[in-house]
Amino acid sequence: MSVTVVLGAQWGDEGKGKLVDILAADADVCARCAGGNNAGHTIVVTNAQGVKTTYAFHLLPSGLVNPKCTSVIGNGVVVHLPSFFTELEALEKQGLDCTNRLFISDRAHLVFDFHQIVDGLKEVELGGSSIGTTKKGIGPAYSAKASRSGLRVHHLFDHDTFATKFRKIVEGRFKRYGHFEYDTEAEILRYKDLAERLRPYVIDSVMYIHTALAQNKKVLVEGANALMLDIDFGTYPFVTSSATTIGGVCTGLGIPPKKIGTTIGVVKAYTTRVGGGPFPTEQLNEVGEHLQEVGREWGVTTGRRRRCGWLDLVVMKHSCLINGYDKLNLTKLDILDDLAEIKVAVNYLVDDKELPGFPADLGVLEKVSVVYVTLPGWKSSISATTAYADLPDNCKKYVEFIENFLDTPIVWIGVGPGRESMLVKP
Ligand code: 2SA
Ligand code: GDP
Ligand code: MG
Repeated sequence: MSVTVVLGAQWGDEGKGKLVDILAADADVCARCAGGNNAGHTIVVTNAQGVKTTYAFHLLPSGLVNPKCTSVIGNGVVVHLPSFFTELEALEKQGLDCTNRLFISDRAHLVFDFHQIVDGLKEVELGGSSIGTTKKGIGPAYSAKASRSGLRVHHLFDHDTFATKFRKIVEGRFKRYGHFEYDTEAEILRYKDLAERLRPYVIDSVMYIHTALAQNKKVLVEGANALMLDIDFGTYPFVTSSATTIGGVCTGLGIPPKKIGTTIGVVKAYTTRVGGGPFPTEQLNEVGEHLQEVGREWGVTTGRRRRCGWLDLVVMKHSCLINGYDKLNLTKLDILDDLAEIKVAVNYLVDDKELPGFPADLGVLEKVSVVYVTLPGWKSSISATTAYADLPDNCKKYVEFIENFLDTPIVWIGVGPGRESMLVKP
């Protein structure tokens, strides 16, 4: 079957962009199905002359680095148009020609600047229990979608109706949050221009993808954010506002489940999280600092320092159950090179009793004591390794421990940020 899906298995930033870029070499279409420009996917490419280029994708699909791949922003994505054009211009400046190979669904919801302002105001209201959002307006835009007051891409092309609805929505936000600084009429005019600029990119993405599938083309879906940030299955309310799981692929693109051939989970060899919320294996000590520094764990979108801790296989079991990964990509294994011992969480206990699954209630999660298995490190650099067989024995044992515990094959192993630093496990 011709749809391959790449999903983040933890709290995001596992290295999805890198795998998508590698798989895009063999794809005709690369599609985003959820999230917005809160995502940050990094791709590092070294050309034949040895020149290294780093691309940072936020809203646009990472498949764009591959010149033969067409990219689609699906209906499940929320789109801030000024950011769409800024990102596109930055990529074109870096030499990517996106002409006639970037499309956006007419059903995608729009994120406006007032959503971003409201995102910030909501965080202030929450005070000490704020989510730690990217302030890109993601939550307010998905809220508008769910409350059936959102504006979609197709609304841009009936300017008078758009303007009337827009004024009404902004008025509603003023009533709720007080009169924040915002020039509604100037914004309406700006969107008149943006609509014309956007027109050549707009498609009926459902028809586009189904036509591609009928022609036996290969479709690659790029998940954004990750399972533990999913609105249903993540650590609610410390989550994003979209379905970041396999279900979001179907609803965010209009693809039936039976068309999905392979689902790949991307899992970092340790765990990171940006923003607030529970993180049972977090290491607020020199181990966490080591992972943060060696792993260069800073947010691609906001530059925030990412929190770091040990790999959590309880989280991963929850993730495997929900997304049903056929294969895994273990990333950033090289970041563990210098550690003498590596811990892996294998169980959560409450009052000495094992929990049957990942708890919904954060009050329960706060009480868990984490059971770890300690594995020996390999204390040598693996970043130049090109074959799985050449990895140190302890490194292979670490990989195989994870694979056996999750009963899911690890097919790709990341040993560095570059495209070339990806081992394929036989
Ligand atoms: P939002 O903005 O409403 O989606 O935030 C809600 C929660 O989701 C988290 N979130 C993320 N976590 C990891 N990476 C993300 N993308 C950027 C990156 C993050 C950055 O790739 O580095 O630059 O800070 C991302 N986007 C959203 C967020 O931290 C909240 O916990
Ligand atoms: P995404 O959101 O899942 O696409 O991941 P991000 O791009 O936000 O964060 C992953 C970071 O790790 C990026 O800076 C990547 O270049 C980098 N990276 C990805 N895979 C590897 C790897 O195997 N080793 C190392 N050292 N870095 C990696
Ligand atoms: Mg990221």
